[in-house]
Amino acid sequence: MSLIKINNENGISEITIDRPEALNAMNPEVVAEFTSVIQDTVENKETGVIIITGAGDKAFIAGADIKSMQKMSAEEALAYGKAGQKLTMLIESSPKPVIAAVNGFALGGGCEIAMACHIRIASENASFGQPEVKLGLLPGWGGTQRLPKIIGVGRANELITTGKIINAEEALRIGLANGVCPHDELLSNVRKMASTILRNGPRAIASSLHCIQEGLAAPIKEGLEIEVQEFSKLFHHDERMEGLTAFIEKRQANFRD
Ligand code: DAK
Repeated sequence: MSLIKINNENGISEITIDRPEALNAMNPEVVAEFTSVIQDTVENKETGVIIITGAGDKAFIAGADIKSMQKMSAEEALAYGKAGQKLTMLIESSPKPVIAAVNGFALGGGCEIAMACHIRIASENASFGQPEVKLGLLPGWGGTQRLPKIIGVGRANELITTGKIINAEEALRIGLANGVCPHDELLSNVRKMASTILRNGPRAIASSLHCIQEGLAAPIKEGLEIEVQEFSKLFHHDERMEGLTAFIEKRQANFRD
């Protein structure tokens, strides 16, 4: 039985983790299927924006699967950790923007999946946290690396060492969520954002994401060099001519036909 649902419509691919009876907790089967769906979606020429959400009303993803981890040897845990890290890297390095529609619990590995997404929009009933230390674990799918970059070192230290869970408003306040909206408006709001993105140049979007990502790990001079090179590469493509000409002709640019 499939644990991931995918719906492709009008350039938007919506991926839903579909294991609501376990609050969409990610066991090794979910991680494997999710990885293959993300790979296919990134390569799908029809897809311009990817949305990730969780099935049901309660959870985005309640974490890595605690019941599976209880039975794991250290070797199996290493493979599970690496599989989760590969998945988060695939999401983060996608040239197509990935938006997390956080519709409930985003805990542990669920918060780590959300953090690998380029944008996080939360519903009012969402909550975020890295409670791994309560289980004698650490955030093993990139949480110790991405959380400080997103919310700052002090706040990340606090969230990870206390394991406390914060609500959507607090996540917004500290920059973990980009926006918060009523629960029943979450998907329509996220789809609207996806449609806004789809009106812009796909190469320019991909290059921008690449510069941001590479620049985060580079000294400023290297980051600026990456940016200027990517900027000039855009002049090899018709896309920038369409964008510049559309402005001069006072019309909406049409990048995707
Ligand atoms: N794993 C497995 N099952 C889970 C789960 C999870 N993370 N979260 C919830 N469930 C299951 C519950 O066991 C329950 O199943 P049944 O007992 O009905 O069979 C069902 O979902 C409904 O949950 P509750 O009955 O508990 O629902 P409540 O509304 O009362 O509570 C809750 C919701 C989210 C507060 C609670 O379920 C909860 O605290 N869940 C655990 C949240 C959590 O601690 N998440 C972090 C997991 S640890 C690594 C790789 C990865 C990681 C670490 C290292 N390496 C190998 C390097 C990552 C670790 C994690 O993500």
